[in-house]
Amino acid sequence: MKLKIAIQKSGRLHEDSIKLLKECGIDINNGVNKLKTEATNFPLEVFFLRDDDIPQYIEDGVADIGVVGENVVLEKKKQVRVVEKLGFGKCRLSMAVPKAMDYNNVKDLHNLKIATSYPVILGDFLKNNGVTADIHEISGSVEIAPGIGLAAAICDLVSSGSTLFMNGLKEVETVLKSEAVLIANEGLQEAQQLLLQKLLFRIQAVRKAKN
Ligand code: PRT
Ligand code: ZN
Repeated sequence: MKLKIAIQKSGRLHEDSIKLLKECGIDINNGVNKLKTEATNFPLEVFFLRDDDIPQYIEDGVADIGVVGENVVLEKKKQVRVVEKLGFGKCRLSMAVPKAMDYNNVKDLHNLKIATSYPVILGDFLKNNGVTADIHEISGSVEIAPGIGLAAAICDLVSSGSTLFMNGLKEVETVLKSEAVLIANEGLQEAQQLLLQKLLFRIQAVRKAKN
C-alpha cells in the first residue's frame, strides 16, 4: 500500500516540493522527464503534473494528496481537502491598472475589460464588491494586456512586483494571498489516511524547526 502524491512537474513549486519531501527524510529518484517515481524509504509514489491539473487528479483519487498553490485550488473549485499550508510559493493575486490611471477604489473597475487567468476568483471578487466588469480570460502574459489594448486592467499573480512595474502597471487591490498547500482526496482509505498523518507529522516538525 502506497500513498500517491502529485507535485508540479516543472515551474515555481517544483523545487520546493521536492525539497520539502527531502527535509521530511524522504528520498526520491528524481529522474528528468519522468512522469512518476517512487520514494526509496517511504511508501510514497510521486506523480509529476501540471499544477492546473492537480486538483482534478486529487478529486478523482488518481493521486491521494498533492502540492499546489491555494490560488489554483480556489480557481478550480474541486472537491478536495486543504490539509496544511506549506510556507513556500507565496504570492498574491492582485488587480493592477496602468500607472497613469486615476484609481481611487474598487468601483473604478466598473465596466472595464479585465484580463486574467483567474476568472472564477476574479468573478467572485467583483461580485462581492458589487462591481460589474467584462472578464477576459487569457492563459499567460496577462501583464502585457493593457499595453496592447486588450484590456484596461488585469488580475494576476504578483510576488516582487517587478513584472507589473516593467509593464507600466500599478497594483491597486489584493484579491487573494496565496501560498503552496497540501491537499488531499476527501475519501481517503484508512491506510492512506495513516500514511498522510505520518507525512504530515514530519512536515509540521520541519516547519516548526524553521520558525
Ligand atoms: O506548467 P504549469 O502549469 O505547472 O505551471 P504554471 O506556469 O501554471 O505555474 P508557475 O510555475 O508559474 O507557478 C506555480 C505557482 O507558483 C502559482 O500557481 C502560484 O501559486 C505560485 N507563485 C508564486 C507564482 C508566483 N509566485 C509568481 N510570481 N506564480 C506566478 N508568478 C508570476 C506572476 O504572475 C508574474 O507574471 O511570476 C511573474 C513574476 O512575478 P513578480 O511580481 O515577481 O515580477
Ligand atoms: Zn499552470
